Amino acid sequence: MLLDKQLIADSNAAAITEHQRKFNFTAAGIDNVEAIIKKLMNFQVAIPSWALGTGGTRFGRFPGAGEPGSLEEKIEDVGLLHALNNSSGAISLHIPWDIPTDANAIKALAAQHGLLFDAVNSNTFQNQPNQKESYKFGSLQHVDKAVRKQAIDHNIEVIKHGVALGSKSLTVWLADGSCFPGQLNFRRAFENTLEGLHEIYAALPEDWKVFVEYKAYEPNFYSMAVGDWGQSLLYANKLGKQAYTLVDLGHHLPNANIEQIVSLLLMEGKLGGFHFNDSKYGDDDLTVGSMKPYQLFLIFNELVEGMDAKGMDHATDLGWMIDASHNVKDPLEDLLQSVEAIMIAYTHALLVDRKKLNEAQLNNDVVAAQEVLQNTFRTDVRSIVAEARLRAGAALDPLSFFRSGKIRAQLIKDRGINTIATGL
Ligand SMILES: [Mn+2]
Repeated sequence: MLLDKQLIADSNAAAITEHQRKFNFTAAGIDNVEAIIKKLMNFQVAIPSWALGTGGTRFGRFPGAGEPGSLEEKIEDVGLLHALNNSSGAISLHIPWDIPTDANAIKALAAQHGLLFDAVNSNTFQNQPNQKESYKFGSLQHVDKAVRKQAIDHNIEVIKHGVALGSKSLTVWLADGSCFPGQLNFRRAFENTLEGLHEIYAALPEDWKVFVEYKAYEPNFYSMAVGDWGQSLLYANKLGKQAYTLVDLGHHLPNANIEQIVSLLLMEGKLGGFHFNDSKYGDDDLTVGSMKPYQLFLIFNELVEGMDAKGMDHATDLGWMIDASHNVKDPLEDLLQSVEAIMIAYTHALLVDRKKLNEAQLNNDVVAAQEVLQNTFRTDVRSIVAEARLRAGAALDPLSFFRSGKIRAQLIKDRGINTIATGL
């Protein structure tokens, strides 16, 4: 289903007076509002192919109706999101869940929706049908060379799929680790993993990046092969200049200072990608900004500050992606909420008075520094984000449009109910 842009224009026209009143009020207090709007219009967050269907827990999954059942339908869904918010212009594929049978046809379909292919993701955390070796005791870390080779070959295969689609990066997340003390020799596990990553790295095209994603625990509960940002950075530094650390917000131990991690990785030129979600307890994969919106802002504040210090392009120099799971909400509605939260946090970060903050820091004026950040966070910037969408021909209010336009009803009619297995 390709959304009729006229429907969006009609809906915007009906809400324009109210929008303009709010926007003019907010913009009056901001000097560089035009520059901010331009940045918002360029900013894109990739949608992963596995987030378009209902997720689940190990206890069960309750699929909704009208979920995409094929890669083509997943691309259509991301195209729909992008038409509504102009900020979801890329899709990130998971191999082997989404292997294109005809890469050129898939590429053409994506182009029709204005979408690019973001990082491709490999999978060595579960066994696939007809697979020779088992990943029960890990993949790249495995004590058996045959298992390691199978995992390496799979990652090289994923790179090939990515090349065919025009992707420029590979994300490696390893479930490897151990569940009990004594199970692994940590050093041997590290060395095996590094050796495997070296072979994968060697297969990267020159203009590609590899992202090493870390996670504190789960599915292994005693140790993880890449358990934190220090271990990820260790691998990335040993691999070379095309290797980077990837930060997934939900992959930290409780109360970790993620904004500081982000700042230091940027300082080292080793932050490559970012997975957005939110959590209350662990890797909950909840809607971005639903639990800790202030933390999201503080992270974005460091992202913008750190990228500007390095002269990086916010829109293109990091891989931005949502990595969430939707167990009780309509996945598309949830994704619209997540992208909105990201755009608001980004806008807030762009609004921070850096000169004032720097002065406060140099004067040890703790109160003034806090005031700078909190004044910004308490500014309602939703009309600025809406204005950026309006100018791009997207919807003033994507979520209302999605709901009032009965889009899900149309998708259900088109696709029927299916129960594809999805979700991390
Ligand atoms: Mn992730």
